[in-house]
Parts: sequence; C-alpha cells; structure tokens
Amino acid sequence: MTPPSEVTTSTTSTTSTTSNISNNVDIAVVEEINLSDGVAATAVFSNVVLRRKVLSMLPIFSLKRRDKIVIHGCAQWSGEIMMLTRCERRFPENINRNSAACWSRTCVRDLASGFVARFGIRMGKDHSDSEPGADGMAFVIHNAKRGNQTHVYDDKGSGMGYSGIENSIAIEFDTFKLNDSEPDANHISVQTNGRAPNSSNHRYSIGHASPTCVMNDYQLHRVIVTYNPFKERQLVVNFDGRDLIQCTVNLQQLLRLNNNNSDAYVGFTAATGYYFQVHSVEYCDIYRLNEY
Ligand SMILES: [Ca+2]
Repeated sequence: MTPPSEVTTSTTSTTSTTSNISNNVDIAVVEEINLSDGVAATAVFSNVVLRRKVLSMLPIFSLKRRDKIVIHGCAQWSGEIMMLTRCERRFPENINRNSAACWSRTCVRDLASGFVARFGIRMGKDHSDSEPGADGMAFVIHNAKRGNQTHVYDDKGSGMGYSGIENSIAIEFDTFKLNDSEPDANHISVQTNGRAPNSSNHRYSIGHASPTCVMNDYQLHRVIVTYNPFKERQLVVNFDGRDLIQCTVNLQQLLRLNNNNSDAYVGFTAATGYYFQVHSVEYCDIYRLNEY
C-alpha cells in the first residue's frame, strides 16, 4: 500500500485537477497517481467518468509490486528483475529444480473484459558458449486448482514450466526445437488445452509465428499482448513492435475463471534441461483495455 503521506499529496493535486478539467485527464497527474494503487485512486476521484478513465490507465498487475507476486522453483529476484532461470546446468542432478513460475498473488480482476500486457523479456547466455540455449519461457493466464501455488516440475525443460497447468492459456517464447512437430528453435506460440492440462506440444498451438530476430540473443525484447473480447481476432501478440500473431480466443468460453468467469492468475514460467540459458522478466505492467 502507498504510505498515507503519498495518498494525501495525490488527493491535493487531483482534487483541483478534477474541478478544472472535468473529463479531460491530465497525463502528468495520472503518472503521479500511478505511484499509488487503484484503491487510493478510487478514493481520490469523486467524478465517476474521470475515475473510470484514470482507473483504466492504472496497471491491474505490475512486476513492481513484489508483495503481490508469488514465486516458485528456481525463480529469484535480482533487484527489480524477475530471474526465472539462471545460466547454469541443473540437469540431471537437480531435475526437479529447473523450472520456475511467478504469479499474481490473487486473481487479476476482470481480466476477461480485455487487457493490454506490456513486458520485457531477456533470454540467452550471459557468457560465450557453443551449446544452444534452452528451453524458453511463457506468459501464462490460468485459474488452476492450486491457484498461486501452481508449479509444474518440468520434464527436462521442454514444457517451459507451463506444460501441465490446467485451465490455462500460455504464450510461449520457445528457443529450442524439441522434435519435428515444432516449427523451429525460435518461435512464439499461443498454447492451450482449454480446461484440461496445457501442453507445450505444438498440436495445442492456436497461433504461432517465428520472429526474424533471434529471441535468445540475451537482448531485451519488448512484448505487448492485447486481448480484446469485442474484436473478431481477440488476441494479438506484438513482438519488438510487430504484430506477429493474431488469433481467435474467447477466455470466458475457453477457461473456467473466478468471480463470474472474469478473474484469473497471470504470470510467467520458464524451464531448462540439459541445455540452459537465462530467462528473465525485466518489467511487466498489465492494464485494462482502454474502452473510453
Ligand atoms: Ca521447444
């Protein structure tokens, strides 16, 4: 929660703004309020239209709120960076410790109404190495029975930490070609098996693409996932500024979500096996779809 002093400061600045601009949001003020949370902002704005506009611009999930994130397996914080796996071989001696997950502590409210997720990922070797990097990572939405305690120990890494999570949809960033069913060693794919356990097998892909750049070059790659249930092709994956995947998926029909089929856990998974690499999330903010 934001310290009381910061809330007081925000209240003062936004009250005058509310009376002056009515429905016209002052971006500078919104940035300031962004430091607090949605509850504080709700209290600040008495103007309903303005409040809805501002709340739609506040993140409903942020990697910056470490107290609201649960981590599993080999996931570790490195400053503000979520290190899912480090550049080390953990197989076969530690076969059960090569998988990582981080989740929102609670279900993100009203996710099925639409969202925009912006995150930065880094995959690859932090030193020169002739071996390939593996296996990849995923952005995952789920409402599995174990909730934020969900953690799948991986079968040699190829499941990227999400394979086996029921009631989920994953956007995988796969850097290792396991077999001929996978398109290549550098592809993005939307994977789901509905309410049954998900799988990294490519036959569960509902849309995929291969970026022209190498994903596991140990550079920061920027991803934007947009889910708009009111469009024909609702899910769009933008990678480094290019829309690479557009697919049809209705979260409310596909999954069983919480709270009138609207809320879900969100987070990231990764895994390594004999081959390994860094998988990290450097930032992640999820916003409601701005419908105003
Ligand atoms: Ca693979």
